[in-house]
Amino acid sequence: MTNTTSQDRQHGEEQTFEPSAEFAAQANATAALYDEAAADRLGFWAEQARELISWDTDFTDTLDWSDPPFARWFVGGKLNVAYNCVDRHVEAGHGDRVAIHFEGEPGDTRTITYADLQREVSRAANALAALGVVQGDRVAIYLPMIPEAVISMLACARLGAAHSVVFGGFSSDALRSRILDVQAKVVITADGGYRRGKPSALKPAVDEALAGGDTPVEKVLVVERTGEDVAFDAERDLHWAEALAAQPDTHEYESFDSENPLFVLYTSGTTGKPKGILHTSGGYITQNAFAMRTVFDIKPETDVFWCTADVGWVTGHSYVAYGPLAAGATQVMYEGTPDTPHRGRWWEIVAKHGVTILYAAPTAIRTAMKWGDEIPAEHDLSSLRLLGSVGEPINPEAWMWYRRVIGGDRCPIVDTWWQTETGAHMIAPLPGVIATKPGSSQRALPGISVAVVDDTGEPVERNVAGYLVITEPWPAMLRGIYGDPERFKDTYWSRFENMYFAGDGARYDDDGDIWFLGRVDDVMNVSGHRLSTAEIESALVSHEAVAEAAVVGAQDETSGQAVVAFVILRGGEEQTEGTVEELRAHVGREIGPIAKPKRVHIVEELPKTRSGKIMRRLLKDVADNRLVGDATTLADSSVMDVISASVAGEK
Ligand code: 6R9
Repeated sequence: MTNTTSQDRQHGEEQTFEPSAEFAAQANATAALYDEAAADRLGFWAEQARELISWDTDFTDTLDWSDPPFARWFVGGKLNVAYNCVDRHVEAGHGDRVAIHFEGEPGDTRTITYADLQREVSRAANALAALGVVQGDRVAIYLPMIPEAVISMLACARLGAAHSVVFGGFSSDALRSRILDVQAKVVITADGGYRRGKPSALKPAVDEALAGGDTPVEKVLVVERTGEDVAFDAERDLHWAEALAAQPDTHEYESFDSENPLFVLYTSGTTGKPKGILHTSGGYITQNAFAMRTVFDIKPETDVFWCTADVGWVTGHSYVAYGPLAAGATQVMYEGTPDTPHRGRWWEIVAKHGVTILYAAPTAIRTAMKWGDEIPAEHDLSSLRLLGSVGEPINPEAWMWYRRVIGGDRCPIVDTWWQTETGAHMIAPLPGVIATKPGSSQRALPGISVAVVDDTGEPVERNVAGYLVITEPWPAMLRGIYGDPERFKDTYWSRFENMYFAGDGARYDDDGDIWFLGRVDDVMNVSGHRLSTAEIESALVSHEAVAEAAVVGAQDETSGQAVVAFVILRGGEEQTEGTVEELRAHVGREIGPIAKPKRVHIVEELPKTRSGKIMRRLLKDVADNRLVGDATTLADSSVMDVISASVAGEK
């Protein structure tokens, strides 16, 4: 198995950081949580569900696992997720508390209290209901990072309709395939958003995705954000502001079954077709409320929480939309990039709002580290008290920098391992309880059962690389792949018996702490975003000039991995000066700019086994500038010499 990161992760391993007495004294989490959960796991989760969530009808059973891997949590319970995220805080007298401090990239701001949010979500729910959206329907959301994204998600939840948020950086093709797969009735979009100092249009991609009128989409709600001219279909399109203004700002909610679908979020798998990960209501919101309380140590009265992820990814679902609001917290939402208009933008925002808890990806931390200590030093970061990391393994060097320069050596760091599929944090140190360790996510949270196993499913010894598995069902677990139960079983439950296969390599260290070693499948992790090699390969071969393509994730100092493509042109196609750029642009159009290969190598042949499988491992060696490994299983072992020579010649 490949193990790309363990070497630079060895040093610093001995070092741990005890929580300060001050932090420990006020921490929400206690060591007793581990014991309680170990003694009675289901009883523990039932208690969390009843304590953290308001149910309109109490549940009768905590878990139904009679038909694995299809779980039902909090059976018989009824609730409304939007009520839990908004109304109950207003009812408890916190209507004036700020829910969202919005910072637009151009510098515009909005302050939205819980009472404001209740009115906006109610209007949006009424507007969607007027368009015929009912429980069980699907609504696609294709928006920039603006409050309307969260409002739309909550409005769907309020009606019992499932949303499917498509990241604004995805192309019209990607949007279209998701709309078709999930059979969306309504799309919510915007004219555009601001990105790197300029308006960046979104609506044209929706028009393209829906052109031909062969999708189930009946209506498109368009938020005005940039004010740029966009085409408007009088039959199909409505202005968000007008549609909401026409509705009352109150809405009587219904309660839905604990297993009512909440959302479908697409993520890259090992094959070309993205998987629609299905999440439901009661278990998802319970585990996220629990994570807010224990992992983020949230104190809703005083904290200012900021998760920098886009709502197009699961981190934005759980820790922008649902988690912080279920907790009744105040959060910051920022539209743009960290370096617009200057490289201190994030730190300026932290200082301005007195952010106390910051949650970001290692790639952003490494980038800030590269830009230099002087930039954060210009801003007052003393409000910070807890830092989080998510999306990929964080190397100890970046961890130490984060702790020292951003956290002033006083903030615990929670390195949270989880996935779109797990719905909520799974492995992370509990702050105030566990001494943190640079580079390690350490241990499973209370109530979560994981193991690192070998090929046969047996737990590995310490310091031996294996596969991370989850050995017991958990409340926020995915309930399936939308419309494809067989693929759900195959992908996650067939590798090992009765265990969920996460697709990550891991090992235990001498203390029994878990270290992640990256993906063990053909999924790449670029800047914390999951991309599939197969999906990019199929985008490349859809170009008329391409005969064959192989894609690998090469090591990259900043983004963790970078997409590197090896392409064989069709007979008769000559490589010209523009070929590489054209192929990169083509992938951008097919999938989205984030999937564009950093490098494209035009080659004569690809390394294949006798059974015709491309040996990506060898291409990865070339991409990483390493000595090419064992090529003896190749049908033609001279192929690698030719490829290495031609890649070297390009440099
Ligand atoms: C939340 C999210 C999931 C994959 C996962 C793993 C990697 C995420 C990590 C981490 C090491 C961490 N990953 N967090 N690896 N340490 N703290 O990122 O979801 O986009 O579905 O990606 O990301 O490889 O399997 P998602």
